[in-house]
Amino acid sequence: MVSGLSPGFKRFHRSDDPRLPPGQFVADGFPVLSAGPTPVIDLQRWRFTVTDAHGDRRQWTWDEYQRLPQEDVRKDIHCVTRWSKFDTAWRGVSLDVLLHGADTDAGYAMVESVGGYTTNVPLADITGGKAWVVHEYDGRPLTAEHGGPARMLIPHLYFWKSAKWVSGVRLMEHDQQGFWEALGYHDYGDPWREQRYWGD
Ligand SMILES: Nc1nc2c(c(=O)[nH]1)N[C@H]1C(S)=C(S)[C@@H](COP(=O)(O)O)O[C@H]1N2
Ligand SMILES: [Mo]
Repeated sequence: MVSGLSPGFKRFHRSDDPRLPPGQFVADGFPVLSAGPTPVIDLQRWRFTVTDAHGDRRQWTWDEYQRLPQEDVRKDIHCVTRWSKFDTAWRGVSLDVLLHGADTDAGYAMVESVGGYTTNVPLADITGGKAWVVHEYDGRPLTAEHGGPARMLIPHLYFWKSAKWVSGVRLMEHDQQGFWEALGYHDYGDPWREQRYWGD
C-alpha cells in the first residue's frame, strides 16, 4: 500500500529534544509516504475548492491562489510511522484566508486530494492559524512526491492529515472518516497523546 519510501527513511535517531513526541525518532532526510501513484497536475487545471455544509462552493485557480496573502511557516512534523522532522520550512496560504466568508457553522472538514485520498479533521483544527495550503518547501516549489503543486500542512496532527496534492476541503456537520481513518488510524491523530490507531 505505502510505496516510494525515500532512501532517507531508514536514517533516524533517538533524541531527548522536548519537541519530540512520545515514540518518535528524528529523520535526517525527508521520507516520502504515498498510498498510491504520484499524480501529474497541470497548473492550468489546478483548483482549490471550499464546499460548505450546504454544498455552496468557493474556488480558486492557481493564479488566484498565488495572489492570496502568503505566509512563511516553520514547523515540526510527525509521521505516525514514527519519524519526526524539526523546523520544516513552508510557504503558503492560511486556511483562515481560504475559509474567510464561508459558512463555517459545520464542525468538521474532509480534506480532499487529486487521486481520491481524503482525511477528516475538526474544523477548529484548520482555523485559527493552525493549517495552510503550502506550495513551497525550503524555498523551492514543492516537489510532486511531497505533494506539489500544493498540499495541506496541519503540523500539530500526525502527518497523514497533511494531504498531498490537495484539491479542497468539504465542510461537514457530522464527522466522517477519511482514507486512513477508515483503515484503522485514529480519528483525530494528536502526536503528543500518541493517537495512532483506533482505541489509542
Ligand atoms: N494525497 C495523499 N496525501 C498524503 C498521503 C497520501 O498517501 N496521499 N500520505 C500521508 C502520509 S501517511 C504522510 S506521513 C505524509 C507524507 O508526506 P511526505 O511524503 O511529503 O513525507 O503525507 C500524507 N498525505
Ligand atoms: Mo504517515
